[in-house]
Amino acid sequence: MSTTRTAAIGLDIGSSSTKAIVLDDEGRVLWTRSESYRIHRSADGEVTQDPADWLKAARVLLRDAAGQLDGRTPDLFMASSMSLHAESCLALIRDANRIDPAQRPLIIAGGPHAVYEPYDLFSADPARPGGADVVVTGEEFVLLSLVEAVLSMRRRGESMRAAFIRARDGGALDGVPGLVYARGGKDGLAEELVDTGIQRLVGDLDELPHPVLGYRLLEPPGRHANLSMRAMPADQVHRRSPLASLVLTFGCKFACPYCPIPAYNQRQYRVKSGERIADEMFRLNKEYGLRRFFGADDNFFNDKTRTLEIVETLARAEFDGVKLRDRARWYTEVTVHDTLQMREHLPLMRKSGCRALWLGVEDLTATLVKKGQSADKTSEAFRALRAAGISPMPMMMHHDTQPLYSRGSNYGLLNQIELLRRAGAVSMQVLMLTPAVGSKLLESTYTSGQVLGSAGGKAVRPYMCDGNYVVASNHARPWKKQLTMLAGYLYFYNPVWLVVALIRSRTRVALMPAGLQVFGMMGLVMTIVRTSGWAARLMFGRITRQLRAPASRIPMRGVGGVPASHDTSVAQVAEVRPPRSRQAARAA
Ligand code: B12
Ligand code: SF4
Repeated sequence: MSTTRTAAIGLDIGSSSTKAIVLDDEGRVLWTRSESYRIHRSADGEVTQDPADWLKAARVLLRDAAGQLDGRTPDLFMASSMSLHAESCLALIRDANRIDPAQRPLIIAGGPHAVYEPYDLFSADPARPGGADVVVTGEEFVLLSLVEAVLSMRRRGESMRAAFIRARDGGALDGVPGLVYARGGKDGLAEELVDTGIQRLVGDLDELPHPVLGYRLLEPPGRHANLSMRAMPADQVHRRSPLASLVLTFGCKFACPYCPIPAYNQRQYRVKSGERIADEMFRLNKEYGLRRFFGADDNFFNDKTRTLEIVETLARAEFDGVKLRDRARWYTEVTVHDTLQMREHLPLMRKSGCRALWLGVEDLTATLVKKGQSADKTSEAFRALRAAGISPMPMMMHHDTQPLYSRGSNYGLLNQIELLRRAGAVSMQVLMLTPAVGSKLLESTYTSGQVLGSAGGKAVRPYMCDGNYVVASNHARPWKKQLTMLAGYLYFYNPVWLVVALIRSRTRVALMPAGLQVFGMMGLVMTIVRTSGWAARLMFGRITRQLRAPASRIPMRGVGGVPASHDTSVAQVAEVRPPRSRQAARAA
């Protein structure tokens, strides 16, 4: 049960320092701290102070006082991000590093960016100090093993960070595969990173913690500098977060060279049981009113037998006399190849509550990637999905050699979009291929000079690696690639097709195509606003290229004399001018 307590902050601005105190409503001292500042003495004996220093000290103390939970700095600070959002994650970690080292929480980073580039969450740069204490390069059981190792060393009244440092220095973390921690550095700078190896995967996903536990701890949205006293009330969850992401399966049998997923999963395919998935959906619906679920699958149809076990269970699941399929709608990601294998079971998928499937069709002509797709097979799979009342949502990849339009073939982007639309595509995504750490193609994409370092003086930043910006291209006019993607979106999402979708709304997928036309047009406007500046820089600016894949700038080693599981070389940026002549452009 949570309780609300009030506290008062007192500030004493003195001549040598400002002192802060936090008192509870009964006058008990919860926390005190001081921040000192300089007294300036001139040669003729004049003594002065800068009022800006008083203000700065007061701001620091007020911020730190607000960061207290019941008079104590929290024991653990955990941050998670995709590579896309790595800059914000690093900013949070640096901020946590500004807390007095004696009181600082143990800083743990995790999530997709940490899995693929753990070294990026530490710092060896004196100009930008502050990194994580430890990075978890795996799933929840790695974190639990870390916490267990630290708690087993913890003395009475000792902070988690102090116990962590003793555990680390005593080698107690070296038996937990899936960690990277810093050694030797001072003041937030790392001298060396120790990599304890690749995580061991949990085979049976039913062993994972139940997702209802996480929903009990959601922070209510707000613009406060500090955390709220209470978690978000259960009845508000479905309004604030209407789509719940659920782990159903992990892994994929394909090995597309640009994709890090098969290696991350150690070539394993793991599933939850149908019973457990049904229970998760039902409890999330009952306790939080959630009705829509997105499967965090890499390829839900990966194994037909195991997929059917899940889907059959979901289709017949019943709790308290209510059928689950009347309460839950769900969506996930699959491949075209496996959709055709599942063709006769698609009505069962619909019966289980599935209403839309995202398919990586990439390039229909299989010029860029071959994973059993072709224009005919894709059309066949899409028609089968539509007939079953499931919306097909294609995801395409644009690349250097694909033109906007091609005569007499399906190679052009618009040709492929037209084909998908005729086959029944309800939404459409087209992204430029970007290099992904952990994929086979990573190294060669860099060494071939394809990866841009900057354009027109603007460096490529992590947030630009979401596929919407052209950041990897050997095309003589990379801006054309940027505009081709926009033209593709405009061809699919426009008022004409909105009207058509409204007229044709009496199909089994009803108003979903019309709704997605509206979202798509809004998204297109936002994408134009966000990417047009970059297109202009590509068109008029000087382009530099990155010739080496991202790697650790801090020396890394494994445990027991083995090499670290992650790269350790240093990235370089070289200037390469793109060919400017028409001839060169045609050659490219
Ligand atoms: C479903 C999914 C989506 C859905 C999300 C739908 C939704 N509402 O949830 C959609 C289709 C929208 C999507 C979009 C994108 N996605 Co996506 N997506 C996935 C997918 C398949 C599942 C994500 C998921 O929920 N996983 C389950 C959760 C539990 O796993 P997790 O977040 O990794 O967390 C675990 C660990 O990392 C760890 N952990 C996480 N945080 C923390 C924190 C601490 C402190 C600790 C100790 C541990 C820890 O514990 C967790 C439990 O095991 C993953 C691949 C995968 N199988 O994970 C890709 C993935 C996350 N996506 C990826 C990418 C690149 C994208 C896009 C950029 C693609 C694009 N170009 O459009 C966009 C970005 C969208 C955005 N702006 O945020 C990449 C990220 C790579 C990276 N290095 O960051 C992944 C990993 C796929 C890949 N290529 O490898 N995605
Ligand atoms: S099919 Fe999808 S998940 Fe599987 S390897 Fe290819 S891109 Fe990755």
